[in-house]
This record gives sequence, C-alpha cells and structure tokens, in this order.
Amino acid sequence: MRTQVAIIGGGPSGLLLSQLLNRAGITTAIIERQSRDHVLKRIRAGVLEWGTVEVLRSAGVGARMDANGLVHQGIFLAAQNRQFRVDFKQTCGKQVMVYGQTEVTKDLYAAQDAMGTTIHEEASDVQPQDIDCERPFVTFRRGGQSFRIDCDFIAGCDGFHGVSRQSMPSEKRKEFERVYPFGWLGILTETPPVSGELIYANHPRGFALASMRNHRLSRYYIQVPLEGRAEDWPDQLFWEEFKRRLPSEATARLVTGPSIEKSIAPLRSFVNEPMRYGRLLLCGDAAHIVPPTGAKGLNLAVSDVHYLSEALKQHYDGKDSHALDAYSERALARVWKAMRFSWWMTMLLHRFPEQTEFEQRIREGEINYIAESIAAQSTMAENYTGLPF
Ligand code: RFL
Ligand code: PHB
Repeated sequence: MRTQVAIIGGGPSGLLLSQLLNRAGITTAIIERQSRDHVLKRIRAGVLEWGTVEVLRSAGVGARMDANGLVHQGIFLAAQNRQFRVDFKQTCGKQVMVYGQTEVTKDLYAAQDAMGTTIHEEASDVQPQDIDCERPFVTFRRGGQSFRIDCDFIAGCDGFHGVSRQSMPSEKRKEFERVYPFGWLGILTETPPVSGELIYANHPRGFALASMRNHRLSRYYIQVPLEGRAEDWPDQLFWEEFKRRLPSEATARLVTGPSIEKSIAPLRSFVNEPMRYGRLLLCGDAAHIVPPTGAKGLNLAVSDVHYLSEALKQHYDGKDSHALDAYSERALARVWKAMRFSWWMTMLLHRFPEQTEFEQRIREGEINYIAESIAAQSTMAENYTGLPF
C-alpha cells in the first residue's frame, strides 16, 4: 500500500489532519489501535476556541456544530461561596463554543467516510519505520495479517500513550513534565446544567467544575486524590462533595440524577521537543498534554493540525518546504503559551496536598483581584478563548 501521508492515530488530531489534507488533494491512510466505537465512547473535551470552530468549518465539518453547539460569551469563577462572571465579549471581544469532543469526532468520521479515506481500525504492533529516510513506512498487524504502508511523511497523532513519540531517538528529543498530585472525577448526567455558563470553583476541599454538553446533559467534575477509583464514588457521594464546593447560589438550582458515565483523569503538563524528527511529525497529545483546567488540549491539537496541514499543502504545491521546516518551532511557540495558561488555572483553582492556609488565602486573594480588575479579566478571557494562530 502507498499513500502520501500515513497518519498514526484516529482521534481528533488524526481525523482532522486527514480531512484537511484530503480536501487539498493529498492522500492519507489512518491507522488506529482501537475500534471506532471505543474512540467515540471516550468522554473528553467540551469547550472549543473560536479558532477551532473556524478550522472545523473550513474542514467541512461545521454544520452539526453550528446547529447544536452552544455559544458561550463568559465563564463564572467562584471562591468563598461567591461567584462572578468573566465576560469574554466585553473584555476581549471573543467567545467559545460548547460542543463535545465525541461529537467533533463523530462529524470527522462521517466526513472521512464520505471522502472514502481508508481507516485501518483495531491495528496492533503499529510501528513507524525509516523516519530519518526519504521513504518512510508504517507497519502494523490486523486480523492476523501484516501490513506495510509506504509514504512520504508519517503524522504521529496517537496521543500521549502512542508509539510515534517513542520512535524518535531519545538523544534527539527532550521531555518537560509536571505531574499534579490529584485527579478529576467526572460524571455525565442527563440533567439540565446548573448554570447557563461554566462555573470554575476554588474551595478549601478542592476544585469543582460545572460544565455541560447541551441543555439536557451536564458534565460535572470534582478534584479527587489519585489513589481512589471511580467505583469508590457512588453518585450520592459525588453530589454531596460537588454541592459543598459550588457557591450556594448555584447549588440552589442544582438538579441531581444518576450518572451515565463516571471516570477519573490524572492531571499532567507535558511537552516533547521538537515536534518533528526526519519525516515524522507529531500533533496533539502525542507531543503535549495540558491539565484540563484551561480547556486547551483539543484546541492545541487543532492548532497543530492547522499548522501542519498548511505546511504539507505548501510542500506538495511544489512551493517550498520552509513551513514544514518551521512546523515544530511554530507549533511549540503556541503550545508553551497554552501550557502556561493551563498551569496557571490549575495552580489558582486546586487544593494541593501540602497547601498551607497562607497559600489558600493567596489563591482567594488572586480570585478576588480578578473579580475587581478588568485588566486581569481581559488577560484571562484572551487566553481562555484562545490566542491567535
Ligand atoms: P487522542 O484523542 O488521545 O487520540 C489519539 C488516538 O491514537 C490512538 N492510538 C494509536 N493508534 C495506533 N497505534 C498506536 N500505537 C496508538 N496509540 C494510541 C488512540 O486510540 C486514539 O484514538 O489524541 P488527539 O487526537 O491528539 O486529541 C487530543 C484530545 O483528545 C485531548 O487533548 C483533549 O481531550 C483534552 N481535553 C480537553 N481539551 C480541550 O480542548 N477542552 C476541554 O474542555 C478538554 N477537557 C480533556 C478534557 C481531556 C480529558 N481527559 C480525559 C484526559 C477533559 C478531560 C477529562
Ligand atoms: C468539559 O466539559 O468536559 C470541560 C470543560 C471545561 C474544562 C474541562 C472540561 O476546562
């Protein structure tokens, strides 16, 4: 088999890259470890920056998002039983779209099926080969058979646990990492959201987030110790803890119900530099991870894919390879800004195990400062709604 760009990983990065390249007449093949069903069951991101919205539209997958997504022009921050609104429109003239990653992925699968792109699902032993040569290839096994795809480039879109990053020689790359000493317990529940816009709450017992998927489906999170498992949290215990951490003006409106999904996610900041080695180019979680507090992971994956698809288009148009050579540096410049913002939101809003009363007061002081300062709100809004790309 031969294609121009072999894409390892059929999550949002891989599917979107394939879609943008196919629309420019560049051929791709996607190799995914899991079944489509499995990929679509993973409940993850919920907030799209406007730049992401525009890239999805330009990829021809914006129709359902525009029909069903919720445009939000602000968020609430809460501490000490009070909440206030950060108005995006007023402070930076921008907005975000609340539309789940599951739906984005569903739209991308449908578009790729319509394009007739080959997606090799349930592939095992996936391996990028000869990445430092002119003629790289990918090998894998599927249904008891071995396959080989020859290509010009390999895009490593296989997430944090993928094989792509690991196939770069260790002396040619550097990892930067911070692991946080807590996780997020998330539930999905068929109840109306407690608030019209997201609430990010700091509380001495730990962080809480009230998010949503639509007017009938809520997504709520609480900070939990890493030692526990989701099964240790019966719904009633979750609701008790969630209620304690939100301001009472919100909990007065809270509708509880059974959870239809419950999982714990660890929090990590991670960057792999560079994002290219030879003919292997990394995108999304394969190259970097942010804690979900800033809602940046999927959005960074989309900006990487945008830069890479533009660079590959220039290369194949016969113009030049400057953009491809600059890909890693360009993507990393934006990654580090989102890394900083996600780290800052995480530090501001969470309770750390060794945290003193002094540090809790400092956090409350900063949140009170943001409540009173348009300058601080503008900075927050500008970063949350997404820096330009
Ligand atoms: P993915 O989604 O992990 O997809 C990678 C795909 O590669 C496959 N794979 C392999 N395929 C072939 N061979 C191998 N050896 C392979 N190894 C792995 C996997 O099966 C998978 O299908 O990475 P991608 O495409 O880069 O997309 C990144 C996003 O998924 C991620 O950044 C976001 O979900 C992060 N995130 C959020 N991002 C936002 O922008 N806004 C949010 O509000 C937001 N909330 C979140 C989040 C992530 C969360 N969790 C669970 C980590 C909330 C949570 C709780
Ligand atoms: C979500 O809805 O899953 C979500 C929203 C905002 C975040 C993280 C997750 O910061």
